[in-house]
Amino acid sequence: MGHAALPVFYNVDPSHVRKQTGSYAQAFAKHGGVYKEQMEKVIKWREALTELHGVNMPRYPWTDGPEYITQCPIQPGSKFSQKIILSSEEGTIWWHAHSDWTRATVHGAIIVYPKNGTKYPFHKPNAEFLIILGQWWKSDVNAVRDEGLATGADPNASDALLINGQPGDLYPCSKSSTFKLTVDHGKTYLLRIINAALHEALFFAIAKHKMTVVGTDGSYTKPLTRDYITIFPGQTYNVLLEANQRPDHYYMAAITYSVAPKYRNFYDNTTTTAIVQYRGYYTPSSPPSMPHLPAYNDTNASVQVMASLRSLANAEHPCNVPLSTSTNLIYTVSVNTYPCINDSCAGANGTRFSSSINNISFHSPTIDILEAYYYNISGVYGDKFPSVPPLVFDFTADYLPLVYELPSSATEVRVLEYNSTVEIVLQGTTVVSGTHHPMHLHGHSFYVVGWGFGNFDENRDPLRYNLVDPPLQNTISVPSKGWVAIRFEASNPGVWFMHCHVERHLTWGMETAFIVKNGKHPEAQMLPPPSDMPPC
Ligand SMILES: [Cu+2]
Repeated sequence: MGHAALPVFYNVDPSHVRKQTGSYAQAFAKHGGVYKEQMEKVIKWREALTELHGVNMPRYPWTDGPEYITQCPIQPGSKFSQKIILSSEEGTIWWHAHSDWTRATVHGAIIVYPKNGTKYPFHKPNAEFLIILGQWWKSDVNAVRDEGLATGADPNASDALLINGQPGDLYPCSKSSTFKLTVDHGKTYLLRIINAALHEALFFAIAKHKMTVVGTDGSYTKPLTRDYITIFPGQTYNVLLEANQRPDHYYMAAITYSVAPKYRNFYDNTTTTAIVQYRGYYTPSSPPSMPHLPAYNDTNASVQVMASLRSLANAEHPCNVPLSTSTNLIYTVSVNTYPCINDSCAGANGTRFSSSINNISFHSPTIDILEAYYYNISGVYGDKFPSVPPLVFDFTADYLPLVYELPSSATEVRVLEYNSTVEIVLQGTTVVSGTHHPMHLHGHSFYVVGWGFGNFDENRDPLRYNLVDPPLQNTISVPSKGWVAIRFEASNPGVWFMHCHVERHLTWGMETAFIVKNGKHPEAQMLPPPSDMPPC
């Protein structure tokens, strides 16, 4: 692993969070290496933390980011150096705040180029562009969050979707600032697309152009050519765009994928656009042509990329999927409700929304789990997270008794032996809402070996697993009324968060953590904490 000192200073400025100017920064790195990011705290009104989304951080969970999981919040006015250790990641990963809803605008790309002496596993593109998809509210995002928590309702939908901080031509008064991407006819471009939206899964397409997916979540894939992609919150896709059409202006556009009824204000039903403009002398079409996107609630369309995505699985980029597993877990992911006195809350039928994994809604501790584990502080968390759902029922039935809606509340984690081979079946349910859940694991990338609609069948479904060339990802969406199976080797000692990347589901408790124990050898053990860990 090469080492390089690349200090990147980020001032987390509250005016950016409030005004949502779509600020984003990017960092570049070579494959492998250690980087330091100085988080300078200038926030006076709330704490912010930065999560390294998709960086596996070998043996070093200390600066992974999520509050009360691996560290306590950085106090206003204080500093914390965030060491970034890159290992096997290659492609596009990112960083974002991981405290309250500040990540709406406090986020940016981390681009990892091939190691010196190696090349892309595809023709080198002529140029590359970053496409960061986001969400924008007219009001303070944390006020939206607080209002939702106060009433028990789904928080208000955003007012706009964004491409590189701009909503685009189809919103009032924003046409002059629409993001434009200039291309030369005959050239090929690498687009690094990140879904940084807080809640929305997005269909994304470019008019009259196909996209060829060549990577996802900091890992390469076999080329997959598509008219549109579905990108869930937290995911990244690297796609090749060939500028092979008549020189003109073409819209790229994104809309929300949602199973919520359209008349409810549950999701942002607007369309964000940017323009691909060919260089040259011509009169551009006005307006530019729009891409064809699936219907907003087309669940079959939402799984098309996932259904065909494959890793390279060759000599240069081998697939190391565990062929057998020592630890088999089944986790249900559900939206839940708590009853309110006189049905006085604004959630479904007068209740308050919640969410859970294996019916446990995560209760955030007051000191971080990593510190409690490292220093043997008892009473902070329990290590009895259930391996299977506590109640077994027809998880994806159209109608379920109300009794299934109530979760329990606890701070439970699952302890994994070092080097154990783990399979997790993430099973969606139709409790309250049979929606999708993009589940994100810290500390490990995982192979997505299988998925399906309905209930996972432990006798039949494993026979159809892809153990040859499954994609290596760090965020995978459990499909609406379906399940997904992931495998990884627990070879990274530390405390690692796993959560839904739909921000309101995370706020409601759809999260847990794994503790991966140390191995015997010193190089299989957690590194000591840095001296500037924020005090709890
Ligand atoms: Cu979710």
